[in-house]
This record gives sequence, C-alpha cells and structure tokens, in this order.
Amino acid sequence: MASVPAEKLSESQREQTDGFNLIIDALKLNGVKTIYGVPGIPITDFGRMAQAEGIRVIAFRHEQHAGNAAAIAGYLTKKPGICLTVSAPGFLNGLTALANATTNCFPMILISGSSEREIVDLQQGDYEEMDQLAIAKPLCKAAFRILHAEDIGVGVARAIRAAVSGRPGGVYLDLPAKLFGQVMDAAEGAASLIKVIDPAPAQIPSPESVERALSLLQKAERPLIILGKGASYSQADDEIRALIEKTGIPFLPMSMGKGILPDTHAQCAGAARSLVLKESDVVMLIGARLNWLLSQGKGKPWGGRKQFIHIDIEPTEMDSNVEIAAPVVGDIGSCVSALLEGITEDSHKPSSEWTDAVKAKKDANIAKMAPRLANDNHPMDFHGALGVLRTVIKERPDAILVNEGANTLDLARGIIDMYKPRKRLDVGTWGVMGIGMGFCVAAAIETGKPVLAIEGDSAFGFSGMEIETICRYNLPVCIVVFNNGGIYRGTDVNERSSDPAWTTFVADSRYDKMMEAFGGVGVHATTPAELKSAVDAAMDSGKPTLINAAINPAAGSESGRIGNLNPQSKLQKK
Ligand code: ADP
Ligand code: TZD
Ligand code: MG
Repeated sequence: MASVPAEKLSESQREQTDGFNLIIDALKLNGVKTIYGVPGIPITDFGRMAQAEGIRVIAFRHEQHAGNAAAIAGYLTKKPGICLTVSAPGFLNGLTALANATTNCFPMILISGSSEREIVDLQQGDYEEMDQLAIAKPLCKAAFRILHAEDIGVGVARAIRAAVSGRPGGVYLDLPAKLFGQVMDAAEGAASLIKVIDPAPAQIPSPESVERALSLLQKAERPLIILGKGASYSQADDEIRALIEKTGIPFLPMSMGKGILPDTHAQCAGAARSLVLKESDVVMLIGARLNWLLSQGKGKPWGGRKQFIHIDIEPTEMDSNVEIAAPVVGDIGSCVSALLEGITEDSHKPSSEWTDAVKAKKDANIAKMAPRLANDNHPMDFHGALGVLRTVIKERPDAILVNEGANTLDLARGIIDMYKPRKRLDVGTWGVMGIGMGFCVAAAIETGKPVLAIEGDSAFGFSGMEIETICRYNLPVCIVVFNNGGIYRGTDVNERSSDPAWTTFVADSRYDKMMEAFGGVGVHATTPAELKSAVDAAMDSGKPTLINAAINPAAGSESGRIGNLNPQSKLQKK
C-alpha cells in the first residue's frame, strides 16, 4: 500500500516526537556515546530513555565528579564530554567542573535541567529556582538555552561547535523542564536536527608567520621547545615528534604534555628544567601558555629576556605576558606541519655545546635521584613509594596515570616517566583538588585502559565517595592513597586547644577499608615492595582496588613545590 504523505495526515494520525526524544536523537546524531551525570527532577526519565536508546549513562554520587569525568573525556577524545545535572544545586555542583574545563581548554557540555522561565524571571519561588544561564555565562566559553522543541537541533549543534572549535572549552546548555515534554511532528523534528559538519575546522597559520618563526629558530643558539597540554590535546603526535627529532632541539614537557615523546627520549630536558629555562635564548611554545606555571615568561627562572615563538589556536593568547617575537596562530597539527616543510636536515640544529650542556645537567640530576628512589625507609617516604610506581608505569606504558595532591603531585610528576601521549591526567592550570575519581572513571570508560591514580590523602577526600561508582561499574582502576595524615604533612600541632591542627587528619586512617565496603579490593601497604606487588596485582586483575600507602607523616613540605606562593605575615611569630 502506498504511504500517505505526512502533510496529508490529520494531526492525530501523524507520528509525533517530543523534547526527550529529540535531545537524545540530536546527541546520538552527533556521535555522543556516553553521558556522565546525577539523576533527579527534571532529568530522571531523560537518563532512563537515553540509556534505553543505547547511550551509556554513568551515574555519579556528586555532579562535580561527573563534570570532571566529562571534561577529561573531552580532552582524551577531542569530542565534547557531556555532563547532565538537575537544576540549581546540581547545576552549581557541576559548574566547578565546567569552569575548570574552560580554564584548561577541555571541551565539555554541561546540560542542566532548569525551572520554568516565567516563574524564574518573576522570582516566584519554583522548585530549585535559579537563573542558571546568567550564572553559567561568565564561567564558560558559551551558554545557550533551548525553549522550543524545534530548536533542539540548533541548540545542540551550537553547543558542540562552541565546545570544540578554536580554543576548546566548557559550554552550558540550559533545558527548562517544560522542553522535555513538548511534542512536535516526528518528521519535522527529525528534519530539524543538525549533524555538525567539521566541528573543529583546521586553522592554517599564515605563511608569513611560519617564515618568521623558522628564521628566528634558525638564528637561535640555545633553542628550547615547550610542549603543553594543548599539544597533547591536538593529537598531532607524529608531527610534533618529527619536528623535535628533525631539528634536534631539546624539549621540556609541561605536566600533561609528558609522554607526547617519552620522558626517556634523548632530547627530553625534563630533568634539566631550571637550566633550560634559564639558559635558552629562543623558546618555542607549542600549546602551552605563559601563565604562573611558567612564571609568566619572565623573572628569575627565565634568567632574563627571551625570544618566544608561540604556537596556539587562540590569537589573543599572544603577548599576554611578554612580547611574542613570532606568533604562529593556528591548530597545532597545521602549524607544526607547515614548520616542518621549511626544515631540512641540519637546517635548525642547535649547537652541540648547548645539547651537551643540557645532557650533562640532566644525567647528573637523574643520577642524584636514583638512590633516593630505591630507598626502603620505614616508614615509607614519597621517594621510596614513587620509585616503585615509576617502575609500574615503565612496565605498563599504556596505563593512564591520574595524579593530585601537593607533595604527592609534584614529586610524582617529576619522578614518574611517561612514555605515551595523553597518559598523564592531573590538576591542570588551577591546581584544583577533586579531579581524581571523576578522571579515573572517564579515563577507564573512554580508553578501556587500566588506570592508576596516585592521590594525596587530602586530594582523595574531595572525590573519594566515587569509589562506589568505580566499583559499581567494575572499572579497572587502582587508587593509591599516599597517606601522610594530612595536607602537606600529618605533623602540625594546634597549640591553643584540643582541636587538631587544621592541616591534619585522623592518624593512621585506613582508606583501604572504604573500598572493601563497596566490594572492591583494599590493601594496606607499608613498604615499597608491598606497594609494588599490590599495584601489580590490581593492574593484572583489573579489579577496582584501593591501596592505602602509609607514608611518613613528616615527609612532605608545605604546599609541595609551590610553597613560595604562600603569603607571609610580617607580624608572624618566628
Ligand atoms: P600547559 O598547562 O600544559 O602549559 P595550557 O593549558 O596553559 O598548557 O595551554 C594550552 C594551550 O593550548 C591553550 O592556550 C590553548 O589555546 C591551546 N590549544 C588547545 N588546543 C589546541 C589546538 N588544537 N591547536 C592549537 N592550540 C591549541
Ligand atoms: N581546594 C581545592 C578545590 N583545590 C586546592 N588546590 C586546595 C583546596 C588547596 N590544596 C592544595 O593546593 S593541595 C591540597 C589542598 C587542600 C592537599 C594537599 O594534601 P595531600 O597531598 O594530602 O593531597 P600531600 O602529599 O600531603 O602534600
Ligand atoms: Mg597528604
């Protein structure tokens, strides 16, 4: 029987769709496979329906961790990670992750249900009433609200493009409760959806900017290349490796830039950081900003003025702190490819004086560190524990390392060599605590690889409840809590009252027991050997595991490596 054209059918005869289905269809059309979130009004049914439609819906215990999971999923895949929350308080819980994603240039979309416009705008006291769009706007790259079912296609498309094009970042998408139930003709609804074509188009640098960079690099006597997390994000791994190996220039990876080339690469200057920052004359930044992590490009660590070549997709990043002699604006893959075309054998080789000096310093520092990493001190110290975890990553270079804390972060970053790109995930630009378990969940789900989390005991506490999530989804995550009884140390004393010092926790806590409560494996490790065998067992079995590594409470230093950032009272008693 010939089918009757849709427009000839009466309203009641036509097939209908609604907001719920259109949002799911729009996400699926654009390749969204996973949503990270926490259920509640008005999104509970939406999550159920998304799951029924084959989208993986990962439920967390707190929205901040779902948001962090979405953010790092975006970083790992170059597609926006999706976080779904309820209105006002759930939205606010997710907002920290959205702001952090934007700060770190990770693409994600925070989708929150919200109250009705009419009631919110007249402030008439709706359930969880809040003008979420206005609050999100200054904290993310873009924010949109969809009021009508027929706009869902456009709204989702705009959110995706805003998150991943140019400098990636966080996008907020506001979905008022009424939208979900709005009904429209199914055929018209399907036709209104947009599959985003080329969401992050290549951005080709101008030939002049490439020429300028090449000639500056050629004049350099002591060149240096710095690789930031933008370089990891770009996935231009082959081009970056070719640039570095063809020129022979020493490279310094930023924290999450570690592993683009192995830290053990002959040209890696990680172990000679102070020397290369101070002594270099021309520095090429690839996907790294001259922010506080690089002393804003000036002052003592830099030993005077440098000439910078800066490769970045964001034009306004140039000259943000110091003069950029050769800005190269474009996507890293296109920029590095263009540079490579102008580099021939030996055309940009640094002097052997320079590379020899870097190598000598690096070898000396590595040799100095070696015995400390092999120590078997009781109680265990950071170096003894990190010495064995360094071996774990060497033996399992595919594993993803999640890392947060102060001493636990700074020492692990320096000690643990990374061998492959995008394997090190950490506190990023803000040095924020709380990314740990959210990052673990998404790293395991998005990559299918085993995850090793190295967590300060304070850092772990920010997202610790999500170990239930890790157990519930049976993820191959091994968490090592560096338990030194507090923030930086467990030895502070409050001399005024019986209250504990505010940097300390319950001494000798057993975080491993928390894991057992949810059916995971818990281990208490007091020596490097016990730690190594417990981590190996966890990585072999893939079972959710938490190892409580008992670290000497006196071992850490205030604020790890950045104690100099603490303000000092001139009046403080000595
Ligand atoms: P790090 O903390 O590792 O030093 P930052 O987060 O400071 O790195 O810098 C990352 C930079 O990378 C940002 O300025 C961002 O605009 C840039 N970036 C991100 N993705 C790309 C890309 N695909 N191409 C070019 N630049 C990029
Ligand atoms: N809150 C948030 C969200 N981020 C922060 N960075 C801090 C507070 C302050 N902070 C740090 O910068 S590190 C840290 C805090 C609370 C914890 C350090 O203790 P730890 O690590 O146990 O995790 P170590 O190994 O004891 O130094
Ligand atoms: Mg601690």
